[in-house]
Amino acid sequence: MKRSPRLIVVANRLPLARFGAGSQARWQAGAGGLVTALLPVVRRTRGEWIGWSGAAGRAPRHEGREGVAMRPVSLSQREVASYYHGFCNRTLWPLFHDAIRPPEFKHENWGPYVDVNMRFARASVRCAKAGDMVWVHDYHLMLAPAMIRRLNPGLRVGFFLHIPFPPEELFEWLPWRRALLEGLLGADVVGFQTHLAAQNFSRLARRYTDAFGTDALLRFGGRKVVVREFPISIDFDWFDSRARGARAVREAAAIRSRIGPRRRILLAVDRLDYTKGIDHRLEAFNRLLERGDASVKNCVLIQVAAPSRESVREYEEIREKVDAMVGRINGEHSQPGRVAVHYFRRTLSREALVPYYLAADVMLVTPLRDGMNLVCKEYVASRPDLGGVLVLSEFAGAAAEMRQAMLVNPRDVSGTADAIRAAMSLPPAEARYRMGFLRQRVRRHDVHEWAESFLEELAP
Ligand code: ADQ
Repeated sequence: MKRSPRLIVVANRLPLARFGAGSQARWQAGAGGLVTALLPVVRRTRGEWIGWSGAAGRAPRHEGREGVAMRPVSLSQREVASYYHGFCNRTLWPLFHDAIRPPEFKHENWGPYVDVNMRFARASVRCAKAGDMVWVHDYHLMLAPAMIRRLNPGLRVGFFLHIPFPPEELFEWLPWRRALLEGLLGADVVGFQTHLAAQNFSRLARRYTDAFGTDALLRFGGRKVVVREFPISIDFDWFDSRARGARAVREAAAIRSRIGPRRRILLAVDRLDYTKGIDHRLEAFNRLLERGDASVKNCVLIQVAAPSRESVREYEEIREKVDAMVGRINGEHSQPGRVAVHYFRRTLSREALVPYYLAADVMLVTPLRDGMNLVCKEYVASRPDLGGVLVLSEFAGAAAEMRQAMLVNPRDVSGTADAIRAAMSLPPAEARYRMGFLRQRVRRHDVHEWAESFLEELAP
């Protein structure tokens, strides 16, 4: 009898998060959509998950957790600095996000990127057998697909990029452009968040490598490479049912009453990253208050920002900038008992986020560039009451699907202020109509559907 293929997931991080401190600390499966969608498939197929634990030094031993075999990959302190903070977060991340911050091009970080990719590739090949599916994730591991294929040509190899894939004029800045493209071409299926990203990749592959063919199907090294968009999504049912629960409804009412009954709540939730447009959004809110289109009597902005990549200089800078802007706006506009911006610089649990989503009259998701953006999908999934209005950046991958949101160009501060004002006064019937549409879209295309459609394409 033919053995059914196992799924080996290869990602920079293991699907574990550390909770608690000191001797109380324990590892638990992360609650993000990716983990929720992929862990059951890995478990069902008796597969494995290969990733880094997040701490420098020798990796913990290979072990089973949550019914899944985990294979930790070690990174030395130096590799964390050169491969992760350096090449991944100071070269690829900014370049792939429209070079919002100048990317650095350091040859001394390239070697470690190659070495670490090889370490992940070897770990994958050690546990995969001919016919198995190896699914590599994200910009940290763009060389791994070709390395895996070289080590074991009998595997089915897939790759999915979670961030945007830049246009030619930016990608060509990379001194290692050909190697990175050939790395990806080692996969049988190369998936992106949007059609545009897939197209950018195919064009570059034809230009800088020996690949030929159409945007959707390339030929390289005598093989076919499928190139397509697979827009990622969220666990709709989890957010929907959580938001229907008595607890979330009670907590949302408590947030509303603390803010004041006649004040509209504008909400933003992001990782504290310069791509998310937090500074532009604050400026738009400030413009709204300055123009007198809104005041602290009738609205408040709640900005929740999760600290991220704090050892990278650009992240320290955006954090300081946001701190200063919140201080300036509050200094100029707050009144006794009425703060203009509530700023929470912390990570909230998914459970704690839902009441905020449920309480928000207007959700502001305005990244300067984003592969997809899951926050906007979490927001609509958390509104079974059909309340609330979504203001969404045209430059989030999600904008391609969520046309019923109020779409804005976040770099246009006045235009964004206009859109926020319009969102605050949208007739309730129209708001409900738009929200109904958005919810239907995310319900139909949830993260489970996303994983299934990728794996269907990858299956031998
Ligand atoms: P991210 O850049 O991390 O992901 P995003 O899609 O917005 O961005 O996902 C963030 C997740 O973190 C969401 O689940 C959100 O709820 C959570 N989060 C954000 N701020 C939080 C806070 N203050 N407290 C708690 N949780 C918070 C990358 C790409 C995206 C792509 C995803 C998935 O950059 O474009 O959508 O991968 O592919």
